[in-house]
Amino acid sequence: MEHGIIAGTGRRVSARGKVFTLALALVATAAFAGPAAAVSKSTKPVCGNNVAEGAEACDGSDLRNQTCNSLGFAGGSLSCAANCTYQTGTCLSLLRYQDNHDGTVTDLSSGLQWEQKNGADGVQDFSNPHDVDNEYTWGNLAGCPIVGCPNGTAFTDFLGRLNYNISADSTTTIWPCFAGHCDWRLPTIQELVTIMDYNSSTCHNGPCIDPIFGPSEHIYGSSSTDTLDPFATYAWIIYSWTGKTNPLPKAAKAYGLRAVRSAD
Ligand SMILES: [Ca+2]
Ligand SMILES: [Ca+2]
Repeated sequence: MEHGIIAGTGRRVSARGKVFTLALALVATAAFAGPAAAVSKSTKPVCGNNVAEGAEACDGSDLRNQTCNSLGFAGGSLSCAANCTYQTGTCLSLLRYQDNHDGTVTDLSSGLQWEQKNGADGVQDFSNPHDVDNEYTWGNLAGCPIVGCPNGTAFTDFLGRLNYNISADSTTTIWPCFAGHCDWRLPTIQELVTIMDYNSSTCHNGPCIDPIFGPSEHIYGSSSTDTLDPFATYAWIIYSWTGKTNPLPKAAKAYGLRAVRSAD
């Protein structure tokens, strides 16, 4: 029994010894931690050495592979400020398309003001030039004095209604013009391409343009004539569900139209 107590005491002594040894080890570790911390201090990031390090968003030309677009802007040129943060002042507005709530959308990246469409019911309504189902001819029709001339309903009816706001029975001119502007025109094929988003999730299964534009026709005509001889009787069109361009005969009644003007 006594032997047992001694044995027990011996274990307690032994335990204290282990605690003491552990304490010594901790002190030793702490003593060596000092020089280690001093070494890491000397490698602190330096803003201005053209290398983005640590918490620096960027440094000089090192933008960490970011661009205005990758930061969520509509485009533009990203740079790094002197304090190693992104300089986004030259990036284009986060809001690319602005709904003007007057039947038009402004593309802030191109400065173009576009017509919104409506009336998607599969029925053409020429009293409403914004009806997405309407198709117009471009030109080169009977009476055209020059091959390929723009004498189709795209110009005589569609643009006529937008720029002179003709009444439904075509007997009265109503002012002001559409959305307060009288300089609506057909877009060039290059301008149409700018509103095609080839990375859109709806592209190919639907139109490649932003839903803010309203419903979309499959084919949009442009103001651009195919200038390659002998195709003056062809105008460039774009398939809005693929974004592909193609020349089509101007006299074909297959053109949806979306008017545009240069925003003020
Ligand atoms: Ca740096
Ligand atoms: Ca319709």
